[in-house]
Amino acid sequence: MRDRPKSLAAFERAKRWIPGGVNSPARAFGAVGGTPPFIARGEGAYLWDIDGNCYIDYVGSWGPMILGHCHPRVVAALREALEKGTSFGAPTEAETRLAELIVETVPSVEKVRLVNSGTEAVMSALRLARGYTGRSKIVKFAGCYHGHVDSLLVAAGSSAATLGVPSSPGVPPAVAQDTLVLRYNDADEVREAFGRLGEQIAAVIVEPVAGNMGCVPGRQEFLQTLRDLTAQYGALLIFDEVMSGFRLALGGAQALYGITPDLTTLGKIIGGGLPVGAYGGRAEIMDHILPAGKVFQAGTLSGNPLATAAGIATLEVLRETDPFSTLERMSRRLAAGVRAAAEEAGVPCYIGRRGSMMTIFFTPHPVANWDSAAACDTAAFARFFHTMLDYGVYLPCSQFEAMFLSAAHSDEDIDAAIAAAREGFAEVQAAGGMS
Ligand code: HOZ
Repeated sequence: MRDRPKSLAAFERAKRWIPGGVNSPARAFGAVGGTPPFIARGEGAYLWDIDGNCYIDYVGSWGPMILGHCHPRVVAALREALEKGTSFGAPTEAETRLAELIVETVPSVEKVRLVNSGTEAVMSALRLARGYTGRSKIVKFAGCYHGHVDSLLVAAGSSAATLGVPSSPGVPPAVAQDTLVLRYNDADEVREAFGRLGEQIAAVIVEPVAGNMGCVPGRQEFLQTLRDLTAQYGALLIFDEVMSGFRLALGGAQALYGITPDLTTLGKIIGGGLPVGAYGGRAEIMDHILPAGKVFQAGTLSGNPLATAAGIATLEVLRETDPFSTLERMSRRLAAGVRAAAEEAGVPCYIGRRGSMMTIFFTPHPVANWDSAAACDTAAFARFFHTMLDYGVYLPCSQFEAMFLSAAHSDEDIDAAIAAAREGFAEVQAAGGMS
């Protein structure tokens, strides 16, 4: 492993004052061992740590940085907003502009409320769904992660799965008992659940392309079944597009699949790297939110001027440049190169991918749900991960996360990642291959 003495010292110092030394557990390298590089700056597709190492960044802040770091339009928008004031707690035209961009672009959204994170968006969407339907039960899928909302921190993906607390202490059983956990991509289980409890279900929430058990695309038939059953039983379908929104296509996964959810949660890209979330949907549902309706939800910093400025700039650049076919081409090339490198080394891997979201699963079997993701060889992943890092390729530090490409990545960056992957797979093989 490459030496990073300054990062190591910074991590030790951080641990004195911050639980585990990090402000979100996904960052702490708990699943892969070792200690994280502390980041000094980013530019385009690259990150530099405080030890002076440069990495090609395939994390992109876990999704938001689709334009790369410090995109000139985003930086200019932030500078302009900064000079006018950082928070007013009063309406601004920028909030309306960001809402308008979202409504114009995401097929199912007629009205949208801005909040401060994906977690907040999901929490609020659930309350709205329950307030609107007058029902309590929520259906979620094992391995999907919807932020750290109590009622959804059950069989959750992302760091909850990575660090072995898919159902966290502190979540009251009374809250969790209204959550039904079903198997992702299994339409029969959903039919069976609706047959038993359909009249009590307020909403089904799903990542249409799961990114938090690694990248596992939803099957068309599965997502269509969710749409049909929720409509039949009067429940709401919530697409959690915090990751996939403005990532897989301008209109998100719902545009790709041609399925219209009732509510959509967004985050990440719509804040251009600043803390933002949003939930939106049919006006008739959204108008149940206070002060138009009675479902309470509020936030001092919601629609913050800096966050809206970065979000507007990012969405405008995406609309003008439409980078999605290029992202698809580059991502396909990366997947093909990595697959060939794995085969050469005799390491059987399965690559889950949709557009610019991708995961290299260390298993010979297809991954379609949490059971198959959980069967991966995480020790082999950890060896691969550290070799990639040593060769200057920064990947998510867990088998159960997605890597992201940005419009700033070049073909050379893809070639460099494939070359590093050859070394990574050789290292896995040298350590005895996969178990
Ligand atoms: N998969 C997570 C976000 N959706 C990773 C980031 C985090 O939890 O800090």
